[in-house]
Amino acid sequence: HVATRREDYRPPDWLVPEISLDFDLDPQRTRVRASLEIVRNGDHDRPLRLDGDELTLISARVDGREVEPGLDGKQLVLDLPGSRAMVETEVEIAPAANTKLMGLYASGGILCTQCEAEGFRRITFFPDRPDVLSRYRVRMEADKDRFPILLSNGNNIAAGEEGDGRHWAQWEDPFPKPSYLFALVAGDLKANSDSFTTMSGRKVALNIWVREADLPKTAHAMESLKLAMAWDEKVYGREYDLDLFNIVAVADFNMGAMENKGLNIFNSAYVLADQETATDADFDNISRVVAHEYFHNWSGDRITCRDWFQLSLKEGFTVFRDQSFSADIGSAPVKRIDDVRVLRAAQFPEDAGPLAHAVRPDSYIEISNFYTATVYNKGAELIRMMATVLGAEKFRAGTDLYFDRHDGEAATCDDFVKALEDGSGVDLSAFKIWYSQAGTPKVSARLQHDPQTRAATLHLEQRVDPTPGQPDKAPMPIPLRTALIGEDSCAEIAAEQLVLLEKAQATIEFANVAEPPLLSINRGFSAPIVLTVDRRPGELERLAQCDTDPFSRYEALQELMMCALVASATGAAADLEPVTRAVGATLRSDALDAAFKAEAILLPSEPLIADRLDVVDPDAVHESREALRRAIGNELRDDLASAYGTSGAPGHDLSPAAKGVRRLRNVALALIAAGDERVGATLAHRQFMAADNMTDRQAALGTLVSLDAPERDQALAAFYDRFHDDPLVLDKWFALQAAAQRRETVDEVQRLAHHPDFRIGNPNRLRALAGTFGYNHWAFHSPDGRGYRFLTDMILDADKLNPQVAARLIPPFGRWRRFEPKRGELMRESLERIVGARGLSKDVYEQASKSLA
Ligand code: BAL
Ligand code: ZN
Repeated sequence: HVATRREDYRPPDWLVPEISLDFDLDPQRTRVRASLEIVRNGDHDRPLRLDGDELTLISARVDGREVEPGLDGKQLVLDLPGSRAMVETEVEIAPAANTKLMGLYASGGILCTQCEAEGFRRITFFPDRPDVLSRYRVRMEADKDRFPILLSNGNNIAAGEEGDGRHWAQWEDPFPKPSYLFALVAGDLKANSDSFTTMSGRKVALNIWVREADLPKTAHAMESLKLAMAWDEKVYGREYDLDLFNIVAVADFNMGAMENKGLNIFNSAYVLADQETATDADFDNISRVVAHEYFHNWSGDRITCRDWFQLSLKEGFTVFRDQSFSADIGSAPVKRIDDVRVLRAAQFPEDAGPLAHAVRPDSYIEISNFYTATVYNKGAELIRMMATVLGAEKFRAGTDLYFDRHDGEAATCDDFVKALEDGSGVDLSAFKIWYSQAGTPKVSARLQHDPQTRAATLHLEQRVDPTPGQPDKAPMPIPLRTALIGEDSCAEIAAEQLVLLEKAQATIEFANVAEPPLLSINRGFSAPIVLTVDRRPGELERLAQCDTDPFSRYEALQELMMCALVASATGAAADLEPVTRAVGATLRSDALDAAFKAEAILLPSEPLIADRLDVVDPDAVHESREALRRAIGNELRDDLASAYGTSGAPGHDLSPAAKGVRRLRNVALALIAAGDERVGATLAHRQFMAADNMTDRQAALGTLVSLDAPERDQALAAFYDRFHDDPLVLDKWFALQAAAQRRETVDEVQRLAHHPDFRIGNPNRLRALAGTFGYNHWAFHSPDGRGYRFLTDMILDADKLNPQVAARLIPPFGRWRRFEPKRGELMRESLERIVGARGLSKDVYEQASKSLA
């Protein structure tokens, strides 16, 4: 398997300003005729190379004459004498047999496409790279009964009937685009139709296409779309540019959704929702993903990426945009907590393990493996840091210039930073190292206070540990929003300032500090770092009550818990009392809202605790966390009961306040059950039976699945009986059992893999069972290695059908060096079994072999 390297980038030898595609659609055998207007790019005599994958070539013509093209690997090679040519190819593909779900495939009777990153070459021969931009004209023909709706990018310009039960439609997209943004859909679909009037007064038709039965579940996605369109006008000055915007939901999809120009295709999990079947988190995720894909229209489609190493140009920026949108329409502090939780759960381990790579990677074997938390979420943090340094106004001047300067182009991350610099007049060159240097910076902070002189001195130090291929690291610019809080007054005694740590070390002086100060640093998580603060006993508990920044207040309580958890997981004496006291104070606070309380009192996860240990013993980690949960459940029985009794959240109410109440009630329920299983089982079962919404129902079942109570099996059976015809809810049923905190979970997942409703070829179902299990720390790391065997078997079986999704299941194995020797060895053996398997895809090979290195 050969690696593609960033430094080898060369502009395309040939451009394709125009392409016409003609599809004769049939699930078994689809004919694709392509006409490419080819133009030589620059002065060279290299042949035209067209990418192809699993295509059956029927014929090829150059300027009307039949030719016999050469083949170089999977590429079709044509020697063209002049500087322009019309190249026509005819190929056959088999959508129904396409289990990789890349290119044109069938999902529940719908024919649809997924082309990013390199799926277009599975539809027709083409220079399948993001810097070749073409205007697309598409004609498609299909059986009218089975495929009454025919969609592609842009505008529908003509349609008609063929008499033999077939019909056709023609689409034209006026905006030149790279092949990865091409899309086509044919199916028996119905639309929820609406419209949006843009800021310049243009009326845009909006459609969300689903199976007829799912129409009632599309209202939230439509509302989210309209909010996103208005938000992008207001916050970034970006107006939608076509008269039509289509979204299609399909049940089989490798990713969350795809931003194809004018025709977004979605995993149905990010479209369909109603009170009965979707949780508050599902509703929030729908808003987030609908907005994300919509925002790509500018940050991705109008300005695309020059090459795939620049993926974060569109993804990091678009994640930053969707995070800001969600913060604006919901609770900003809770959204920030959520973003950081995702970053710590998914990106920090990536940065600290064998798959560490830069936000702008240097090489890949399979680009699909680089749709990572580093490219997406760390990429968003990097933009957030620059936005923090610039301030809102200058940041907007920078993005305005970026959109203006690069409209219609395939750009680079450097272009983006340059536009921010030129638009704002601020030198941001120091921040570019965040694109190229992998690894999470570790910052230590110590505050010295002299009551006599009233001077306080902050000492800061940073380092970045080596990552694969990057043994030596340079200091990084780290913007730290910092304030001092009076230990006695509980007020800000030094107002917030932005401290920029640029070198390995720095000291910052504060004058007139009369009171003993508490350090409030990295407020709002202004930099994506691991921070260690040298603190006196009692400081964190005090900050958990009085930090004036909500994120830092949350962080103080989390860190207080973490210190106790790490101590007990390593066999040291752990004093749980300050933790329970602080959790109690948080629960009783009148100043905090329910949503914030719920986030703050939620214990750090087992993988997060494990990340703090030199040698991980998963049993010790589990026992330490359970002991703290029990202590909180027992000591704070009354506070938890009154939190559980909070009212004012009817199931249909999706306001941030009502969501917060439900969240607090359900976090409290889990802690009540940790203190007293019987009481917990009774309450959870009662809640499960009475719930008028999926948030409460799923949370009750989530508590029950980890208990050894008779109510557990009753509730699981009732849930299955009621929802087994709804694939997205059935995914929850699989995922809840795979997440159960019980010794038997490893047996359970093996049984579930043979359940008649388990479908390894459906990415959502596979992720629900195998993906969830891989992150069930205690069960996956079962000491006998059965958890490892289960996931290894799953990966190898899934790889035969869908390598991209199979490769996503590997990261839990990558931590093998950090585990106690017996487990570490079993994990390593699993990776070796994967690498040694016959016929392994390059997707899985890359992830498994790098994990072993
Ligand atoms: N571009 C792939 C899906 C997404 O990030 O929107
Ligand atoms: Zn995206």
